Amino acid sequence: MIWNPSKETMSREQMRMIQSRRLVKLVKYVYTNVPFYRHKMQEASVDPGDIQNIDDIVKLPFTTKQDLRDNYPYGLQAAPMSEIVRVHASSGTTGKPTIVTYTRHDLEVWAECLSRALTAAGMGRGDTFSVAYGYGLFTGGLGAHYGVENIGAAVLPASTGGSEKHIRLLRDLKATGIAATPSYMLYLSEQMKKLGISRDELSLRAAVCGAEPYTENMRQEIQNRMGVKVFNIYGLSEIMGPGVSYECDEQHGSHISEDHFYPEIINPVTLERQPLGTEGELVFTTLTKAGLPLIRYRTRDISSLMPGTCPCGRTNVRMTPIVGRSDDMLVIRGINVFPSQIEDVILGLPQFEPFYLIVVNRVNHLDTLEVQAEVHKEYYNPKNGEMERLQKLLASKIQSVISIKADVKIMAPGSIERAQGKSSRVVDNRKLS
Ligand code: DLL
Repeated sequence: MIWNPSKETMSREQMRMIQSRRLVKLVKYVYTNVPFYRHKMQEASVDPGDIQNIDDIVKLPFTTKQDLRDNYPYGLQAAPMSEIVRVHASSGTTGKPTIVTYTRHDLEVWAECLSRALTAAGMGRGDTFSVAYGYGLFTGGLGAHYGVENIGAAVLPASTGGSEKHIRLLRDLKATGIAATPSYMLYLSEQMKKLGISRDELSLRAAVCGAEPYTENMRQEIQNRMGVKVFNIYGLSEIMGPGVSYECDEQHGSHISEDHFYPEIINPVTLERQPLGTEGELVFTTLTKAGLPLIRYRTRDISSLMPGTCPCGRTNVRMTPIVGRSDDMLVIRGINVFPSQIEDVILGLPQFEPFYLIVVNRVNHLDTLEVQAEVHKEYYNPKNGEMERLQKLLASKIQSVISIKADVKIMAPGSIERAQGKSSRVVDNRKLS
């Protein structure tokens, strides 16, 4: 089933026309309403009149997460506050989150994009669908929620946590679909084992999984454990949230809703645009957003756009699964963590030296975060219980900043390796293969 055949199966020529028309309108809109864009275009000597069709997009400057931070909280917003009906926020490096705002129309487009994704996963009226992404400032929960309602399925707003009750409800309500991070799916499967509930007691057909990278092996693992078909869903708060792209029954690349989000792949070093099939950094332009439109937004996610047509009949271009990020942001259990956030906490406590190591592992399919922090020699005394106190103090401060529990290890003075040149303070042992 295809949710919106006129938008998901149009000819490439038609798509180009729509994208061109929308880009021309968007550029005028931001030029008029957002001083940031006006100045940037003036600096680059580009006038809205220079943008005649979608190919002209290469004349426009890129936008980055730093631009959003520099203009915190609402500097890049194009619509007046009286038109904004929803605000989400995602974590940032400096303690300042990235604020994203939506007009009523933006929310309608979001629900439309989720409807495409959920329909592609085989969901529709009569289905009971559990949303196990976090509800709150994170876009996962509410983003998926309104998509489920829009396709006429019954939404179970489970959110994360309370997994025992959740599993029993999945079983008792005969839920046919679920949306969760891949890690959470594996966690649920382990909890099911503990509860003695087998996959055959569940009625799940589709799991819509995203918010963090995962491999084909991980997909197979979830499918086997839960007896469910796993569909990748991709997105980021700045562009909208989940649903920027989604997999169909073929499970071979994610279709981008490119009538709303125009994709490009660039070389992150030279910033040159790359041809179809070449791996590079994914860049999106929001063609229809009114609240927070973004022009050539650098996602830092590494992917490629796939040439060729999909047997499912959809003509929207597909992207390959994200292989990693071109910056230092870690995605741990679906939550964005910047090493600099942890550094800030450590450096804010006089008891610690500015030497630390962040170790990320995947244990039983769940991400774990270890922070090794070196104590200043004045404070170091392994005997008087002071180290335990420091360990607790640092752990609670880190958790309050990044919302994730870290296993803090207090290290003796001088024990962490000093770098000769650039230091590498992050060891990510997660093997995505
Ligand atoms: O994670 C939105 C989302 C929620 C997507 C639920 C899918 C499902 P942010 O918190 O802003 O938004 O994080 C965005 O997460 O730039 C990627 O690095 C990563 N990411 C999201 N989906 C995928 C995916 C949400 N399917 C960042 N595969 C993005 C790999 C993903 N990475």
